Amino acid sequence: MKRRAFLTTSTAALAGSLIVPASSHALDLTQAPLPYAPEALEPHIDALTMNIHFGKHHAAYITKLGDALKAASISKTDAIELISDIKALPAASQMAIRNNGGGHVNHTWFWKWMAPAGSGPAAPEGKLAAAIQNTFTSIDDFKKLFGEAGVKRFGSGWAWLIVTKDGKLKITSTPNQDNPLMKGIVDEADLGTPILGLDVWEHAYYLKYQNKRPDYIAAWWNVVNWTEVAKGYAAAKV
Ligand code: MN3
Repeated sequence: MKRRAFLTTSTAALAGSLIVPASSHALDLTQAPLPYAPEALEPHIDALTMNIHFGKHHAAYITKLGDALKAASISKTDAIELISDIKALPAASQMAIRNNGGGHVNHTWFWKWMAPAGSGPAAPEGKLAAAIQNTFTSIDDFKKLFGEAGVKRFGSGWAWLIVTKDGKLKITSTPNQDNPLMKGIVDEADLGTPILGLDVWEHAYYLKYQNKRPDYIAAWWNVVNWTEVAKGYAAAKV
């Protein structure tokens, strides 16, 4: 029994890794554990912020998403599918599912796009590095432009590095919990597979950085998980 379950899971995981972009994998409505301890990103991201961000904010998005789905009698359990086609949902439930479904998906990715400083490469490598250099001139120019997208986002939202449908890298930004998979919500030209995203909601940095969003962004580069970004890039380019 156990063995059969294992084989089924492995086969599905293998097939998925070959044909589906990493960030487009099905995502259920539960919260996976943080892939590191809440204090592991110190001093760049403090433990209290991580505990509240993961344990309260992300958890609340999941609860409210569940409530919205229940209220609308929607039985779909794949958060990616739900948020990719918001306009296909009942009108009365669209805003709650857009905000809370986006919140769940975005944060699930965000935890994986970070890792303790020094635990992996400090900069992009290989094909990802080459693509960033080709697109943005240099890694530093990319970081400058991406950081500006985060700084300039008025109010709450995200900065993104996406792979567009023609396979190009692009920096974009969305308000609130919108993301680049949301057809009919995000401009057609800004749709794509996110391979890196930065949360610039105040709840992501205010306890340590207060109003200094640029300082948070500068420190955040120390904990970017370039291995995970490279994986997402490779999968999105298939
Ligand atoms: Mn957040």
